[in-house]
Amino acid sequence: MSTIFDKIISREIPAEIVYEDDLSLAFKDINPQAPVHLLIIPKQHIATINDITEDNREIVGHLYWVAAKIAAQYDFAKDGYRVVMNCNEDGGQSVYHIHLHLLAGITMGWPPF
Ligand code: IU
Repeated sequence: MSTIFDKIISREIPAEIVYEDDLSLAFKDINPQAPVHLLIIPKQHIATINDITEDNREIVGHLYWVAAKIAAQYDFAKDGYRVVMNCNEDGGQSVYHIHLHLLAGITMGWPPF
């Protein structure tokens, strides 16, 4: 099932893209919850964490690798940052195409609810 993120990947909808490679795309969240709020998504459609399989599981590691790669390039992450992936309604997921939130630029609390 297609989502708005597929339209961002295909450039049908604009986004502030900060990183792209063959497997993934990273762009600024339109409704930032921290001074820096990026989304890192696979180009392959995977709806939720529950749809990660033996065949596509490597993409998730790739997304974390991209998060670290982006963080290493920017001053905003020097004191730390948070990477989170929400799953389904109770997990706070609203777009059903897996994505890592990369949040930075503020001291965060825990728990996150
Ligand atoms: P969630 O984990 O599925 O709730 O996160 C979806 C995020 O996608 C949320 O932070 C939105 O602000 C963000 N987003 C976006 O950046 N651009 C869009 O066109 C839409 C949602 I729709």
